[in-house]
Amino acid sequence: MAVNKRIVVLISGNGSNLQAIIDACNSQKIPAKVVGVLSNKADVFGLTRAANSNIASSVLSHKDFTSREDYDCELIKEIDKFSPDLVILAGFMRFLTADFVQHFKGRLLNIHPSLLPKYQGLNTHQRAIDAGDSEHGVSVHFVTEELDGGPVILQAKVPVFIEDSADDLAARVHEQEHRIYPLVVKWFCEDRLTMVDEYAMLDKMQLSEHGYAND
Ligand code: NHR
Ligand code: GAR
Repeated sequence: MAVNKRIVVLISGNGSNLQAIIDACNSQKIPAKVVGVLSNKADVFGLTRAANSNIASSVLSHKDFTSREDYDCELIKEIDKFSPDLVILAGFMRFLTADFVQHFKGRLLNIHPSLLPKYQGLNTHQRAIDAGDSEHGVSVHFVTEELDGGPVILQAKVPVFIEDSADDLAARVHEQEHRIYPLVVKWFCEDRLTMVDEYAMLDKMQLSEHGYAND
């Protein structure tokens, strides 16, 4: 019987993706347990979600550090206290230094609200609307030194409607996020998903630029 994997989740806000992962673990859909939640912001609902599930959490504010390197060094120590098998970014809003990425490389995931490599960075929904895109979506990828540039594992697409506001589109994307993030985390926790060099491998099959089943 495989031992359940230990997951640490980094957040900066609401934590709906954190909740989706917690729920999937609690219902045994994922052979893992969220053992820790870390936020760079205090008073965010994601911390309440952790408390409601009796998961240890702490706040590490980047404002208390003079450099990204110092912050990331402390963040690594805090995360390693939980001995994680997997660290996932779920709405975590701080760019991570190369040292941090190297320390967790291959066991560090992110969910980004766009069809990467389109719209790396912030404000992705408004950018898709402003560009007149007919479709938008979300990508789960391994985190590398390049911001939103790591190998894509899985994407989900949603339509963009003429009258959509950024909030309308964000809500449609969120629905897909809560489906695909737990699925990718499950693949990792079942030892089916790895990162080899700069590629994502699922069941020893190298995934294409847009991830699984998206050739
Ligand atoms: N770090 C690395 N090295 N690589 C990635 O792919 C990362 C990362 C850290 C976070 C999430 C990413 C997203 O999915 C993520 C991916 C923050 C910013 C940003 O500009 C951009 C992208 C993402 C997260 N942050 C500003 C900063 O100075 C602060 C913005 C804010 O506080 O609102 O870090 O979108
Ligand atoms: C999600 O839409 C996620 O894709 C996005 O922030 C939201 C977090 O929601 N992530 C980023 O923008 C990362 N920079 P949540 O806090 O409810 O999970």
